[in-house]
Amino acid sequence: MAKFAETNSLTEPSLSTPRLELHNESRRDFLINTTAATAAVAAAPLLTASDTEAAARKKVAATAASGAAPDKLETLAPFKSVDAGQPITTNVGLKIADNQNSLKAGTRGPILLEDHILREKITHFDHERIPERVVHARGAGAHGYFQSYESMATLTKAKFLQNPKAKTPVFVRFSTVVGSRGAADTARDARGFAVKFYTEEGNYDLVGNNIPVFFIQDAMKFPDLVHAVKPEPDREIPQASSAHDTFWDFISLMPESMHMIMWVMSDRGIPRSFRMMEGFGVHTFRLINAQGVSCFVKFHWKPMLGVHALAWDEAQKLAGKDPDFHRRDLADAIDAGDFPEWELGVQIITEADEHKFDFDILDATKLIPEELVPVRRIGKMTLNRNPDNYFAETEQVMFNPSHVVPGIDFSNDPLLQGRLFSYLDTQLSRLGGPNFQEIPINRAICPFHNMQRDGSQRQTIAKGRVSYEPSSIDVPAVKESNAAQGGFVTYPEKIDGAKLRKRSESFADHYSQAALFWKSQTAPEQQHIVDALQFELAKVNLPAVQTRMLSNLTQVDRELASRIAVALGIEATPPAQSASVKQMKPSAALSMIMRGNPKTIKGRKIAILAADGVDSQAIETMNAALMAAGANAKVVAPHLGSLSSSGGKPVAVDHTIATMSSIMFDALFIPGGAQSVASLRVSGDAMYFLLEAYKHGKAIALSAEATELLTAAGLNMAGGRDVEAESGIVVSSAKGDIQIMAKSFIDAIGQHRHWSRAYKDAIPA
Ligand code: HDE
Repeated sequence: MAKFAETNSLTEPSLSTPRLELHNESRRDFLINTTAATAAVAAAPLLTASDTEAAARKKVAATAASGAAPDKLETLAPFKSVDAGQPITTNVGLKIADNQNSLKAGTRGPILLEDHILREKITHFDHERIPERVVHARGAGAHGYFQSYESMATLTKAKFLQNPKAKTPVFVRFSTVVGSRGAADTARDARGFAVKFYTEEGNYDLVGNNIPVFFIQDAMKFPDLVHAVKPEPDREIPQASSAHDTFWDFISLMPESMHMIMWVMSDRGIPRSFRMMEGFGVHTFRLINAQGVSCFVKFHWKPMLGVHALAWDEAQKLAGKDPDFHRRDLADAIDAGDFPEWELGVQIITEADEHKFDFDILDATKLIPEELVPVRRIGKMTLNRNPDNYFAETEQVMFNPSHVVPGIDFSNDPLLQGRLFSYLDTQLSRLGGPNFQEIPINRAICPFHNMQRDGSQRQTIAKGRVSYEPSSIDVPAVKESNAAQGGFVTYPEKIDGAKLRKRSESFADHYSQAALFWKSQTAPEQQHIVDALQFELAKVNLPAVQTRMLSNLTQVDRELASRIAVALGIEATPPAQSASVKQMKPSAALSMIMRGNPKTIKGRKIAILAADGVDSQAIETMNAALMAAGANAKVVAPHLGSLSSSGGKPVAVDHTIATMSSIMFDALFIPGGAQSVASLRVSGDAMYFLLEAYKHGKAIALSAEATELLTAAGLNMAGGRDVEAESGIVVSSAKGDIQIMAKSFIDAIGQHRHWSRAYKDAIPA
């Protein structure tokens, strides 16, 4: 494959040859010269060895100071290749005359061993796969940048948090934890939220989740947890699901997992979109300023679109109808210019306050309630470009919590400490050796030098005789940097303790925060937790495990446990909650409904269900209003092409009803037009669309002429209720007031879901 073919073809030896001769430093300098990278490739004035590392560092700093991002994408440019229209060649550039037929002894004879072209093609193909990640195998990535709101110098010397003008390039990978690489996006699971900041001081990776706590307290239990939740080893089922015996067996024996269980069983486990999830660093980290003063910190990502979820019924159906739902949503939003944004938040705890909480801040099964320590928003991340190549970028990117920069350091959280080992280690088998940091997506944008050498697939051509330090041949062989020169100096925390394998007493309370989470949810959110636990535990075939889970749940909340017991057909009276469970004040920040989401409908997908004879004016008016509010409306109809309209103006169709269902949209509008309404009325798919949207609590708007569909669907008859009065259903009373209806509709979509619909459970959708 042509290496630099995007901008200069391999057939131009004058450009390609010298590039291969770039030595170590000049190549890195070339990569760093980001603002000029594209021009440099086009004009090929190759940077020379005299362009020193210091100069390169200056360039990055100057670019950052000017506010222009040292664009990681441009540093990737020299590695990009476009095959389209190029002569097909072997891997070493031999032009191929026939890409259709192998070399045979006669047209009907056997293939000859001599066929080096066939052998090369098939050999490469045979080795196209690399091992998937042992966890977080399924993911989606995007490029973007981070910009801080103000200088954070009082708290940290991390350079990317100093200058509000500087844009730091980032690459983000979202993931599910349990499913394999081809699993469905919408499984109930925690989501990975891994951010790589390409800073001028090296890569900083904030490798977090969309849930602020974790299942276990000590890294020693991680392989057990993962073995329990992954498909059971005898038959390798179920895929991407925790609803099976081994998971709940393990969990029932690990009460420390109860807090995270509450989160995963809540709607946080089935996000509407990666764009609508919070992110959390989970562990407590340290910040250190230039004076060497340290404080503790918890990191948060707060999505500008609010935090929203799917309904469990939707999540399950999407797993079949669109298993790429989240991946598609992210890529489509970025393509459409709806760039997802998150604010970076910090909770700061001074050294003096470390022991002032009634839990241990080193315990990853605990969060610090935002009411106790508010989240200060310190900057914003914007994702604005899709990767060009899934494998090269999203699959080959590696994250590592050990990747920190001066000003950020680790705490003694025993889960974090284990992670500091695991992430480097796992890449050795996943990416095939120790040189994964040279893969373009993983390369730092600042220079990197050390005496590490060789290994499988080494790219860097290190010049000179000396690969050790100290040396009297090159003096100095390499230079160390002290703290003032930007060297990473570990925070000199005083440690004095006996060597022992023991859990701290301060980690002993497993239920109080699980109870806090439960108590902080609204009634519909609690109902969803109950539904999820009923679903998961009813799939468990071991009564002893179900009973153990009920006793654990009793410690969270007795009523919760009894509601689960009913579904499991277990009649035992739940034991009393232990007196050691602390009764904490509910925290609004823990509820997706109470946390105060912005009412925006930006980036939401609205279905307009229509057929021939539709009222095109209604569609135009509604579409304009939705677009003005930042949403995307799509016409879904029985056929592609265009619809005839009552006003005579044809309406372009985006999707057929056969390929899209209501679960792929956030809201539904059904315009009038007598003929269109009559066709929808006799279409099972159309009526199902309406019923499902109703069941899932979505905003629904109907033109006056279309309201008969509600009656036909049985939606305003059951119980004699008045459907128009129910929340989230907007009906225009006369033909002309679409504009007014659009306002109410947009407001209803902004509330995301309307769970108060009393009869939704009666809908057989
Ligand atoms: Fe991970 N985790 N993890 N993890 N994790 C991995 O590293 C591990 C934990 C998280 O998009 C692996 O490169 C251990 C907590 C994310 O590439 C592996 C422990 C949190 C990703 C690994 C934990 C995470 C991973 C697999 C307990 C939230 C995906 C592939 C001690 C703060 C990153 C890889 C990506 C991936 C180990 C616990 C988040 C095996 C040993 C807690 C987002 O190294």
